[in-house]
Amino acid sequence: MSGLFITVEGLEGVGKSTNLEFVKNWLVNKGLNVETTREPGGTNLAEDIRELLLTKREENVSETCELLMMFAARAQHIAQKINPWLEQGKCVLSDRFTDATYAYQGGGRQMDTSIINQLEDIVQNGLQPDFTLLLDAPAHIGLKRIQSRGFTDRIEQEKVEFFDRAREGYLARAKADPKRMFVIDASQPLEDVQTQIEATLTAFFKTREKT
Ligand code: Z5A
Repeated sequence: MSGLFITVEGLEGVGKSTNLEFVKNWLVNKGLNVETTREPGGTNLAEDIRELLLTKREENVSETCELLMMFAARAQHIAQKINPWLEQGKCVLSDRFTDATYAYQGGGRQMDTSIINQLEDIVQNGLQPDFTLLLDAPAHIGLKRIQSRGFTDRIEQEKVEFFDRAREGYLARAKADPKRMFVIDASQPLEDVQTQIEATLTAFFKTREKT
């Protein structure tokens, strides 16, 4: 596939949505044809699955059900949007992808990552992001930033320890794949975060253009 697949990851409130726009503008200025999307979601069906996943409910959602629904949404998203865009040579910029599954279901919920591996193989058939920005900050910082919204979804209701484990899960992924996944200190003021993002994008494209 000739396109470029970029993802933005991190805990809630670290600034993914805010910085997605910044990254998009940077890429567009570089002359790339950019499509933005998000997970879970990105298609009508996958957005319906997102709604099911995030709605608070009385019954306990089983971890396996949650994991399968994340991958069900992803399968649709890949088939209907991501793969066609990449085949058209576009730059796909997604707010979250499978690193989030390793962080939240693997780290947060402490599920067996070999099961996530298997589903990843089935659903993605080798598809991986080319470049990932991990906006990293201690969980309490992001949770404080989103407090003013006045509501929490089903997953946001988890205790801070859950998000601490998810953060560790993300950082372990970045450590294991340093050529793809770049850690940005998202606890800093927005201007500083965007300076780091710009430097990281510049360095990535410089390396890419050399090879
Ligand atoms: N999930 C999962 O479990 N497994 C998976 O495989 C996938 C997802 C794909 C939905 O994600 C949930 O699905 C999520 C993980 C799970 N659950 N939780 N909990 P989502 O991406 O839609 O939801 P989110 O992470 O909760 O997004 P968010 O709350 O919108 O956070 P954000 O996009 O990172 O933050 P923001 O909206 O850009 O910024 C939040 C506020 O902070 C806002 O007022 C900004 O103006 C402010 N902000 C941003 N940056 C700064 C800085 N640097 N300083 C000060 N203030 C700032």
